[in-house]
Amino acid sequence: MMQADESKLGRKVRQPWTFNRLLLTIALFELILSLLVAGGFSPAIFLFVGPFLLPGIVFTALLIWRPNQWFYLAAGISISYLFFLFLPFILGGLSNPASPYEFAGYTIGLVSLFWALPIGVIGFLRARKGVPMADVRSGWRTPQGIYALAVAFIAVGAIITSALAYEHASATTGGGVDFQPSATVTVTTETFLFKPSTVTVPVRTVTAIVVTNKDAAIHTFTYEVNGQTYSHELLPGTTTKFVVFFDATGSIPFWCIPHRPMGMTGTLTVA
Ligand SMILES: [Cu+2]
Repeated sequence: MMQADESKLGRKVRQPWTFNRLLLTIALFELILSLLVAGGFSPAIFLFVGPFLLPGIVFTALLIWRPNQWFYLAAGISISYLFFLFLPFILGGLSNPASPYEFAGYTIGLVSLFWALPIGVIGFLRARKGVPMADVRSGWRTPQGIYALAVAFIAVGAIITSALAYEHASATTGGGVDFQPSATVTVTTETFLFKPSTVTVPVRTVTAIVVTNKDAAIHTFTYEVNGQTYSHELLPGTTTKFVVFFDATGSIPFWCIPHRPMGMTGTLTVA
């Protein structure tokens, strides 16, 4: 009789929030924020990454509902796996960001990764052994809390430094080469795709490539010729014009740096 009453009561009393649960929940929001920022605040990015986000959302919701040992582990892994999947590309983007948004977005994403994985694993190990975990208030003063804050401070510092560097670079006047193009080709970027994806450029002809970005996100028109990379930033809702000259026929692949893994690629056919 007593036991039955107790278990009934136990189901109604909510377990207090542990520090690890709080950090994992924040890490999920950091992940969503990082994608929003990296994509230039275009909701279209979620069309592509939405399905990848689902496991993180589901397991974090389960962890909020009930702090089971497996939910700690699953939340930690499902929040961070997206970044392991795209890690080589993210490191490339961080070393040569197409925009300060992209750099800030990836940096926030790395905070999410560096929080979620170790904290999910520690939560799993502690819950399994029945070791009591720090509560939300005292957690910030534990080694875990200091680690989490240190990661966040380093990231904020990196974002500020990058924004200042970008500001400085934008203020510097660059040189230029003036040519009168004798041919023009037009390309549109729309819904994270190049339209058309195959563009024909006449050989040995000074040609203007005019790219209109209809998305609310930042794209790039990037290609490589003879080991040299050329990249043009396409700001949201703007038209960018640049002039090319190719002295040999062939196919030159081009791509958008942030969205290449989503298949935002095309081919310049020099004929
Ligand atoms: Cu793009």
